[in-house]
Amino acid sequence: MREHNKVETAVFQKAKKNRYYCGDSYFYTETENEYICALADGLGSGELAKESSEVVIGVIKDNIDATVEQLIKECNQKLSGKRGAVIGILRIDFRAHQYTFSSIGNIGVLAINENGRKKRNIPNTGYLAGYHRPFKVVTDGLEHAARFILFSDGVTDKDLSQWFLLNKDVYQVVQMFADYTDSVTRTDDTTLIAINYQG
Ligand SMILES: [Mn+2]
Repeated sequence: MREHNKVETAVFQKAKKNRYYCGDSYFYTETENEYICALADGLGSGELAKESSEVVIGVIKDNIDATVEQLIKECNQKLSGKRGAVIGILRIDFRAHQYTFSSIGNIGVLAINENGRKKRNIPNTGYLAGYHRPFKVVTDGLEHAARFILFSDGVTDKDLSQWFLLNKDVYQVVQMFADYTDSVTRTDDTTLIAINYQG
């Protein structure tokens, strides 16, 4: 196994109150030249929601060399006739010093630069369910250090304003989010993925 260690990832995930299944699914991997992270949330709740989010994560796993645009199109096709899902995909291209992000529905991303300035991408409206619709893909340059927070719609604006999200240690971000969230009643499945790139 070759070691790749440009990106550190830490994940917090919790199913909504009194639910066994969490409808959110995620996947991330790093290769020699790139990093990809995807987060999906199946519509509705329970097993059917989980199935849809796992279908789209399966598409990402099987096609990690595809562009964000291709991945979203492929996910959309695979969901034809199934419960819909929302998805967010972040790809970091080490050689081009760029990141690309797109989301359909309520999966958000915060990009945080070296100085701690946060930039929140606006998701495309709607969800994937087999119908074609246009969507935007955001591409931006990478600094030598950049952090990202990828989150499902269980994460609120108040959660996103917490100071500890700016911590450079992704494991501490997730630990502090876990401590903080103990006191908050969650009405939706909650996934927060903290990502740290050191180029
Ligand atoms: Mn949700």
